[in-house]
Amino acid sequence: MTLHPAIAPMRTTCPYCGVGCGVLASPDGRGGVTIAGDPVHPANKGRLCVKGAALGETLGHQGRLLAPQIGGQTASWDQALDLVATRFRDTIARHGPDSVGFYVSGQLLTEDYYVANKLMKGFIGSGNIDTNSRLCMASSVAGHRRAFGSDTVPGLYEDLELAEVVVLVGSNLAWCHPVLFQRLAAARAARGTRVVVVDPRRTASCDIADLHLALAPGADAALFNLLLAEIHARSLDCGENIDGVEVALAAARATDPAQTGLTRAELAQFFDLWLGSDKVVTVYSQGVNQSDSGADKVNAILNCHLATGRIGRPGMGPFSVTGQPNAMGGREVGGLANMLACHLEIENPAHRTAVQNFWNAPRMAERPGLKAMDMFRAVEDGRIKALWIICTNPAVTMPEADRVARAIAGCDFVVVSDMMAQTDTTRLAHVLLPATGWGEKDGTVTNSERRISRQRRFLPPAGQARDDWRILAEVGRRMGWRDAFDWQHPAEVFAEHAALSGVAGALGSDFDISDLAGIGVAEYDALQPFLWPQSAARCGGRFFGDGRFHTPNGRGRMVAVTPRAPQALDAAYPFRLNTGRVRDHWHTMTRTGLSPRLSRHLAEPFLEIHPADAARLDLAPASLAEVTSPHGRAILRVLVTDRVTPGHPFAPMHWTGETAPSGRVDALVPGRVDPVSGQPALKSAGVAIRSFAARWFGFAVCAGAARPDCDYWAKAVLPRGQQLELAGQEEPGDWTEYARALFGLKGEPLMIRDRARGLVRLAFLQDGRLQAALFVAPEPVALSRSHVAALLTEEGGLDLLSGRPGADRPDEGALVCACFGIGVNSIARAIATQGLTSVEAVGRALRAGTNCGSCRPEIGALLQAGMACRAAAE
Ligand SMILES: Nc1nc2c(c(=O)[nH]1)N[C@H]1C(S)=C(S)[C@@H](COP(=O)(O)OP(=O)(O)OC[C@H]3O[C@@H](n4cnc5c(=O)[nH]c(N)nc54)[C@H](O)[C@@H]3O)O[C@H]1N2
Ligand SMILES: Nc1nc2c(c(=O)[nH]1)N[C@H]1C(S)=C(S)[C@@H](COP(=O)(O)OP(=O)(O)OC[C@H]3O[C@@H](n4cnc5c(=O)[nH]c(N)nc54)[C@H](O)[C@@H]3O)O[C@H]1N2
Ligand code: SF4
Ligand SMILES: [Mo]
Repeated sequence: MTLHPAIAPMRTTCPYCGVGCGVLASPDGRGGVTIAGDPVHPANKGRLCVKGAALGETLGHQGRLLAPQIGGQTASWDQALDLVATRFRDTIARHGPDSVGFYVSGQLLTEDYYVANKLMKGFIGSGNIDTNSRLCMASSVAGHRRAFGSDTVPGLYEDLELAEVVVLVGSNLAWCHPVLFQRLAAARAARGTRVVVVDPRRTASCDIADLHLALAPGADAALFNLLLAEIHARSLDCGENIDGVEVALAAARATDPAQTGLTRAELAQFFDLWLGSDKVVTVYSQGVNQSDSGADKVNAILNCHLATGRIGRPGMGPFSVTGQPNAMGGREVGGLANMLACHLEIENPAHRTAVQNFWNAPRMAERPGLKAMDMFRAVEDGRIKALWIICTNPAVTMPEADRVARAIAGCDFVVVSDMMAQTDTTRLAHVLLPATGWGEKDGTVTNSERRISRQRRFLPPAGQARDDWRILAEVGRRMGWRDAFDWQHPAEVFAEHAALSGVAGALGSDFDISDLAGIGVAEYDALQPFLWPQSAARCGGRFFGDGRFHTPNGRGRMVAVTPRAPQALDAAYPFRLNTGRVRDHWHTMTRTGLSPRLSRHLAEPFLEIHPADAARLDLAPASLAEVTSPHGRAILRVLVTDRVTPGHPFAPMHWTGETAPSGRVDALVPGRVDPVSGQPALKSAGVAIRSFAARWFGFAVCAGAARPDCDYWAKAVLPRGQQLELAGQEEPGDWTEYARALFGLKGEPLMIRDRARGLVRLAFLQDGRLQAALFVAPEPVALSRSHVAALLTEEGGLDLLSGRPGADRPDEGALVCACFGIGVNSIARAIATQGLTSVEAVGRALRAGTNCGSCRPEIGALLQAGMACRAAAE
């Protein structure tokens, strides 16, 4: 295929969150790409959040894995693929099909995912393919299947705009699904939608909330059980077509309101809002799913919608928002160990036979395979002897991450397919396979509202990288299944998947896109975003509004839920650590970490902790905390804030061995799972916290690479070079030597030393230009990061060692508006000096918040803080 740079923009889909925004990508022919929102894509209608808008900064070849490697040495594709096929074939021959496993990802395209699932479940003959969606959506899948008889998301995004009340449960929509949040915020501004946030933490999403319920951690099932009891008490109509009403009600009525940690008044306000209008949408995400009672929480929510018939009709329904760009596609192809394909059931012999016949498969998996946590246990104890990890970084993101990393390191044969050369997981592989990334590959993804969109190729592959589906198909062919894996184009894979969905549809599956079974390359290339199903029987729309479900008797099912408190805390680990995401980074930062603007919002791993806890533990703001659990240890920057409640601190999941080795929070998280879904309780780790007694703190910038060697460090990329936060318990004997080793520089630095105050400042200059600088102090280094960082890109830098901005150059502080580079200090100053009172006014004054809008909640918070200050002063 020839590529035509600098012609009409390519219509594609964002590779980050499950909103699935349409993107216009215009390559300039010189390696640069201009990114814009696609005005005609139904998910975003031209909007993009800051991560989408910064996609152009992440497309360089820096850090990419450019050729296959065997044992750390570059190898040819033939060598690598032969080795993978041989080792898998031999392991299966000797130890049976269940001695191998695939651990894959909701960031694969549907075509990649389809091929992986077909190879494992139909040809290798094992169910041992599971995915990071186990950590993400498994509880929703289980809840949907229990209630509806199928894993179906009933509603559409527009329901959030048509609703009168939108409840966000365990969802920080403002940061994690920003464009959907903006659609909600716009609807609220236009028609007064009431918004409720149910989250133990006061998140950016609370900016538009009429009510924030900071419930006790894990108490969601109790809250929705109480709502169900209230629904009954107010004798609202229960749907005729629902089973299990009585048992669910009995369990609900037995729920003790004290479990929620909320006041009667808060509960009453919530009930009045939820019951005051039919048009209610309950959006939920990881605060619900990632729990040891995740599936029950989901069903407690679904029960309330089933009980009131508020489902699958405009402006009403439960809405599980998916995290990854193709979490939904993975579910559709059957990528979870306990599913078959096209929403068919692996335990159902008729379903298995139908799929086997369709694939002409020699050996079908006959039972569910190992779910993620169990899979890595099997790797640990040697039951799985060959493992292929594709498009995910489990050495960072699995609970008990240190143990998982050790298990991978101890496995006989590990293959990793990734775009990047250096990740915590690629480091453990015997064979590394370079995958094409976003912009280089062609395929489809399904977003949270069941909309299938094309990702399109507009760049040549980096080095020798190949598409994941092609790599998998090559291995399938080399394992001996030539015909079954003999596609030439992703359109052929998609067509096969669509044809199989027709077989599934005939067996009663909701997922049926058989209209597309005959699709050719040209039609595939021109494919417009569409909602599934897409078949002779029905196209798009909502599910279950007609009262017909996918259960054997066609009736919906309410599930009796007895709320379980989260596992009690051990006295030695008295804090319950909550974990999650920040606004501008994506998971393990292999891509967002390449963007300077995305790295300025929050540049290092942190622990949000309540002032009362901080005072008790003697933790000063900006100091470091040592957090331990029975599974591991982390060192995190202390952020004292009443956004979190006492006893319930929060830490983000993004930092890794590459960016901050002691900031990996999954080292702390236990592998406890929900018994129904197998999803780990990632939001609830028992930990101990104490001050990390650093002898010295450092801040450094450098134009080149740095090799930090100290107890704590965190790296963030800058427009030129990088910045580093450092700390240690032992002071190096010679700071000049230390700095030379850190920066890999030989020359003589300029140095200022104040022994009495323990301050060291040194800088390496070359031709009058700053190469690197290190600032050391006995307390956390207080100086303007943005100013020092800017000096790397400027001539001179004479006031460098002062570390303070010149009078003419105010410090921007932490970046709030990443689009226009506007920091917290500028916004606060403008609010104070110009008397600004609205987000719009700040936008007019500074442009902040007027492009992607991701930072509008934070500007709102600054406005509130400013108004509180003024009120206090008056
Ligand atoms: N910026 C950004 N966006 C992303 C991602 C990213 O990495 N970065 N990742 C994507 C992915 S894969 C996913 S899955 C989604 C996740 O999207 P979200 O689920 O919205 O994000 P999280 O921050 O994981 O967790 C949501 C909230 O759950 C709350 N919570 C914790 N415990 C409880 C509880 O017991 N009950 C309730 N009600 N709430 C609780 C936390 O305080 C947190 O605010 O985001 C997607 N979008
Ligand atoms: N404590 C805690 N842990 C969590 C969570 C939490 O909230 N708290 N959330 C969980 C959730 S919901 C999720 S989804 C997971 C996410 O966790 P992971 O999936 O492990 O994280 P990513 O960084 O997205 O990893 C994707 C990898 O695939 C590579 N990659 C990108 N594109 C491609 C491609 O096209 N092909 C291939 N082969 N590789 C590619 C990237 O370079 C990267 O190494 O984390 C889970 N872990
Ligand atoms: S909301 Fe942001 S991250 Fe999510 S799909 Fe849209 S642009 Fe991408
Ligand atoms: Mo996720």
